[in-house]
Amino acid sequence: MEVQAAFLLPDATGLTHEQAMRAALEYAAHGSRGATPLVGAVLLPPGSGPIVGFHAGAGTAHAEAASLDFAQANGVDTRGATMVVTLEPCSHTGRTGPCTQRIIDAGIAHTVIATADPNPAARGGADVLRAAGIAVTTGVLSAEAQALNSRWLQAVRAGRPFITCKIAQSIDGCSAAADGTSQWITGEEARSHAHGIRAKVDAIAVGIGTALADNPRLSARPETAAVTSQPIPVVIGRRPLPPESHLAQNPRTITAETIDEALTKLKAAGVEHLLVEGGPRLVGSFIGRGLADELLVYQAPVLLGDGLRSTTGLSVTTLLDAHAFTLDAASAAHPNPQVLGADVLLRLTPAEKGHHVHRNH
Ligand code: AOF
Ligand code: ZN
Repeated sequence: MEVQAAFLLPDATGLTHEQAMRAALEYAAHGSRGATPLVGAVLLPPGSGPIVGFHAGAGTAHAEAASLDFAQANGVDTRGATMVVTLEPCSHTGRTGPCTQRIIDAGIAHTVIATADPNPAARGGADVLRAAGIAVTTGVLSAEAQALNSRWLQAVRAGRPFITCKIAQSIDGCSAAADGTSQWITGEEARSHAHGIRAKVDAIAVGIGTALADNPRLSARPETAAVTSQPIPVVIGRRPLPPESHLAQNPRTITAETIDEALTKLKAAGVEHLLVEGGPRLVGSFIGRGLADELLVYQAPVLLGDGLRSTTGLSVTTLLDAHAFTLDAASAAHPNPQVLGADVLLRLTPAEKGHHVHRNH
């Protein structure tokens, strides 16, 4: 469902900065995770009600810009207003222009920020605003704002892409039947949803085993689309690709023997969002190493008995070793779990350390 990325906050006049920040955090979760963080902004114009904006996902307007666009489209005077935002406004031109310049041009008097942006390309916005004579307050609900994007922040600090792992499986945790057949475990809607995820990432990785077995192209858009708008294919493993395979024929394919080597090469290629599609061993390795920032599970209502497990190689011998995840925030645009035809999608994020599965007290 399409949602408007900015609107007048109903029944909300005289908000404190903290209340406005809570609203900004709440609406930030309406965005979609990936190359960019979830960000919300609440504009408090002197002469009208609060206007909330959020960043819907990579390539769309930033939260501050969304709220200012709405104000300007509706004739709201932004001069002297306060901008309350969950992340330090960016100072760079990326997919969109610098939010600092939008804030300065709008005549904002005061900017209230929850947490700093560590991204080397975008950071430093607070100083830019101060230098322009705008009052800047930082640290309002910073713990909450950091928790909202804890995995994106970790990825940026580690200098690696944000990593989404995808699993399509039966209810008994298999991604293929015992004979290896796996084509249509999930239905049409789940498959087209998964294709939409492919279309928004910068790169798609598979293990060499999957590359050898399936000879995939790992493309996301029609073959007629510009080559550079396709995600970069990535193959990880120690065996070579056959020269006649689709991936070997693609000059953009990145190959690496190990996950670490792949992440280094991807960062150098400017990849900010990586999708790991399989097979079970590669997905298990990413999860086992704590590198799955987001886990998408497409769960089909079938049982495959002694089929092939959807992840392998995780050394879990006792419940305390379990890799625990929690359901990511839901919103009108992104219900979670989400029913897709006969299947169900779970959007998961790793549970914080110490938050474990203790079901039997
Ligand atoms: C903001 N407001 O709503 C977001 C910010 O490629 P771009 O132009 O979308 O820039 C992405 C970077 O900008 C992202 O990595 C992060 O550092 C920052 N995100 N900044 O002022 C927003 N989403
Ligand atoms: Zn920005």
